[in-house]
Amino acid sequence: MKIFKILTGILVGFENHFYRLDEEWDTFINDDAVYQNTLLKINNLKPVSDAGSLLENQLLAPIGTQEIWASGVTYMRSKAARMEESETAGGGDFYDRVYEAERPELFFKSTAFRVAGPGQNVRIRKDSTWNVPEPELTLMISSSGKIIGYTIGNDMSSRDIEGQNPLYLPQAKTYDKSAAIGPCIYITETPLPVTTEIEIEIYRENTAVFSGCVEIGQIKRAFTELAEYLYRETTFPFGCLLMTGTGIVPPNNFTLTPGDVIKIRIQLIGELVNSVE
Ligand code: DO4
Ligand code: MG
Repeated sequence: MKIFKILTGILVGFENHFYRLDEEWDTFINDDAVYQNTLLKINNLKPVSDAGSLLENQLLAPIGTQEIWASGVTYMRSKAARMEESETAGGGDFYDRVYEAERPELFFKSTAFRVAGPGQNVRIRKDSTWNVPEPELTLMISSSGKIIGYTIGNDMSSRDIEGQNPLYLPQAKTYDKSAAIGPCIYITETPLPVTTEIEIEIYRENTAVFSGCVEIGQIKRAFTELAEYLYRETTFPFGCLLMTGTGIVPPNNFTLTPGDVIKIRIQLIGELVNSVE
């Protein structure tokens, strides 16, 4: 079941049909039984006939009052990339240790205000020279701490800034339009298969300049473990979105430039497309 946030409410995609619900996002999505309750709600509804146009013209990022948090160094590829970019800052040690440590790296990423939705522009910082997208499976977690769904996230990152000093991480990670999420929240009663692939393609003037793929089973930690750590001493009254870390990093000579188009696909969820401003 796919839940789309649209300008005029909520669009539910279920078994090749779309149903429209006139509900408020925060309360609708923050429900441990959202799958079963949505089935009950759409049971008596007629499918809409204009779903294509709603998705084309009204689609928003699937977020309300939720905060977006992110996990880091959860895949071997990310650990290696962090160690390379921070070599002169002593990164060989602290990234190696956090990959193996019991406590994961978790950091605040964004609120809805700074997020790009499907088709909107993400940004690169003007004071940075080395920027990449990070394609990440993103968890929708309810206020009780239950993982209730999944979306696609892009944790835009300034590698030169985070590489200079780990204390600069918030500046490398959080600025206007430094995150993109969408196109929907995929709600399922069973966890995603470990063979689920995250794919990314970056286009420059219609030519692919980078592509990559990783299976979510390559992650070092369980999604429930990341959620449990995040909720230990922090409450999320409307639930929370948690990016789970990147397993794909372009080679060190690659940086994004304005006009690039970033396409991220995750099986079962869909595709998130954003241009770089
Ligand atoms: O420690 C820096 C951030 C790493 C990150 O965002 C990731 O691994 O996805
Ligand atoms: Mg990341």
